[in-house]
Amino acid sequence: AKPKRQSYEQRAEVAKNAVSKQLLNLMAKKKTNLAIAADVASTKQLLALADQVGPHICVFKTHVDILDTWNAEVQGELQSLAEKHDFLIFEDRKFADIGSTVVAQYSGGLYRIADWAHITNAHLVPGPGIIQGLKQVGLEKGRGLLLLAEMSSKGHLATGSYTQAVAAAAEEHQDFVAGFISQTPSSWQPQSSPGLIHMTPGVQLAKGGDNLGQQYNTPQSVIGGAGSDVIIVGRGIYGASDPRETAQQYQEAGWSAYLASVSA
Ligand code: 6AU
Repeated sequence: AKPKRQSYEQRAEVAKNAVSKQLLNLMAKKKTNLAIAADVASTKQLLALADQVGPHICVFKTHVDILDTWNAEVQGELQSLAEKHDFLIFEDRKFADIGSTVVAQYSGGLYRIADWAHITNAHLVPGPGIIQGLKQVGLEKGRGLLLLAEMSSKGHLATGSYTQAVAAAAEEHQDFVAGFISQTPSSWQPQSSPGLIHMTPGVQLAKGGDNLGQQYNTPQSVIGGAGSDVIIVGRGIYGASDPRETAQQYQEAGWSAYLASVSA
């Protein structure tokens, strides 16, 4: 039998980052470990989707540069929906540049990501300067960063010693690093700090993939088998005929896998 895992509430108590603490408590209260990847092109659709699935999710993940419209009003509407339904906003920017460039990209430009996204993410390819740069902007605003430790796509290069280096960098910067984007954390980080959160994309109700290298695992295998904390689901939900009802199915699948893993 697998060892019993700590509950989200227990882990919230030891989390060293404001966002991971908030998220772990929110997940426990709302009984959901579901994040939606809202990769729709129309802003109107984005806001409608947030309102529909809001009650079932802990995180609403955006790719703001996919959208047809973005301005202060849209930003405000998304923030209001986050308050109404109690979810966090995660802009999936995947920063990957030197510290001084990411400072400008995170704080400025058309999107001003640090102003509205509770969470963003980054690759560690440039080295720790990318964490320091993003932290310079985000820490005082109470934001959190996820480091990409592994990817979901076929042939990705984030493996072995690269993944280990990401794990070590996260441990070292826990005031700002909230956790990871990962695939099989139980295989490389069984003793990780319990305050760090693992989020896993490439999730659908059936195993499979798309024709551009995406690979899907089930909520049960991701939360139960691979030891992750949050399932990230895009096309499986917004591509369904009834996204609200489908989100509820994923919520239930993710939550029962979590309950089984804490009581095992
Ligand atoms: O469920 P899908 O395949 O429709 O969407 C998966 C979402 C997309 C990707 O940009 C993102 O998850 N993603 C990420 C993230 C979240 O960083 C990393 C990765 O390795 N694979 C992946 O699909 O919005």
